[in-house]
Amino acid sequence: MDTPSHRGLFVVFEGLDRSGKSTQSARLVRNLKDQGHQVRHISFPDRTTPIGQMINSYLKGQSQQEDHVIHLLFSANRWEAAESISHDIASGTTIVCDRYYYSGCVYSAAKENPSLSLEWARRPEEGLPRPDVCLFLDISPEKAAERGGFGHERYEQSEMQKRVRELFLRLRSSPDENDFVTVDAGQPADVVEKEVLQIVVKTRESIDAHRSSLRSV
Ligand code: NYM
Ligand code: MG
Repeated sequence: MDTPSHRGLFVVFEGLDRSGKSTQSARLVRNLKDQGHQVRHISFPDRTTPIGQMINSYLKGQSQQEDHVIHLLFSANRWEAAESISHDIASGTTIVCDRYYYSGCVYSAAKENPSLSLEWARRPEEGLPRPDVCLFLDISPEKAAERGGFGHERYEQSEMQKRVRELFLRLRSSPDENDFVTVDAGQPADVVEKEVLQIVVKTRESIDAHRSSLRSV
């Protein structure tokens, strides 16, 4: 049970479109609340802010943006939430977040714009609150597509999803992203749910044992 002297956790879900992030993050929120924790569920992009509305219009194909510009808008959309994330965690609330800077890096780099590398894409994210654990729900683009097919937003097509997955795997192997844990998201939802909860409980124990404070990206 959280007390004010006990900081919240920062848990992020990542993965391809249709990897099950919405389902699994909602289940984790419910499970943690059942255990008596204070939890806030957020997602990026946060389409409710003025910057988020620009992103929404771009994703729906209603407006165009230069590749670097949209990348920086996605990043700015995280920065505008950064203070409230840190504040909540310090006051004992756990944040469960659908997508974060990892998506920011890989979706932009997957466009194969020669001046927008994975390394370039990560720079504006430096200094953001760093997740205690990033749960990468790994699924093949083929299996993801079988789940009722992709939607109609920008990026939701198989060539792009294949490059996104390769870049997630590249990011995972980087020493900078040591909070990345891969979960096989092709398993039944109940199995994924259990694995996710186990990983989060272990993360909680390790944070408590070391009294680790929230780090920065
Ligand atoms: N996306 C998401 C990015 O391109 N950069 C980012 O920084 C973030 C957070 O937005 N296809 C992309 C990935 C998704 C799309 O997200 C919308 P969602 O979770 O499908 O609503
Ligand atoms: Mg999507």
